[in-house]
Amino acid sequence: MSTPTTNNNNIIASALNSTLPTIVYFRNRGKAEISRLLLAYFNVEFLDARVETIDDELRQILPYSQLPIYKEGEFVLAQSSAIARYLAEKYDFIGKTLQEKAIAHEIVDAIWDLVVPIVRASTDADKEKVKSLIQQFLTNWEKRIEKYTYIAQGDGYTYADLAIYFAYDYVSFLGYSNETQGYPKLESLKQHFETIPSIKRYIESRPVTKF
Ligand SMILES: N[C@@H](CCC(=O)N[C@@H](CS)C(=O)NCC(=O)O)C(=O)O
Repeated sequence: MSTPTTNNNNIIASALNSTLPTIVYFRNRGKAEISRLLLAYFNVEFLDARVETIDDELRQILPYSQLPIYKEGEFVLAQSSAIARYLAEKYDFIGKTLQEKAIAHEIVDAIWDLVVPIVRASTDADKEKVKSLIQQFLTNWEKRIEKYTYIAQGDGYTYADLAIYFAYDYVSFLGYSNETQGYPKLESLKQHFETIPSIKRYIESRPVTKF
């Protein structure tokens, strides 16, 4: 992975001129992290362009005026879930059957119904509501893994397993580590991905961020 460390304009210029696959996003995990993890998992050398703000030149290539985008030469793709799906399909990590793929997409989409309220929770009342949401989602995923081994119910890992690992770890990282206790299947999934050398390298080298 290559991370430009200069100022915002230089980071944007590197991203716009990059010959490597490039993810452009802000300086946090957020909606880019599943795709960053996917590229790391497949050992793809990519430019991890973390910008502070969107300038006019960058905005011109954004299909919806928002980040993340994934760029591969002239090809520019927006929408975090579409990017993750594209990478999963490209690197054959999407599942085999139509139904397995559909369940994988369902799960990856569902992650944001958990993560967005966590990020937005500001009052104590919000935070209490979020705790029960966490329990509801983690219990659901734990039971699915217990029953099917692989979260998309096929015979092997898919990008949905990697995404669930991301979500489980992110919940804890966002300040709810107590609420992630007691889910042994999710914990083993985390151990599984975090001991894969390419993921381990990515995690060790990614910038330290607040969220
Ligand atoms: N549905 C989009 C949402 C993207 C989105 O909300 N991006 C935010 C950051 S998480 C953004 O670019 N905000 C800056 C802006 O709107 O100017 C996706 O999943 O990629």
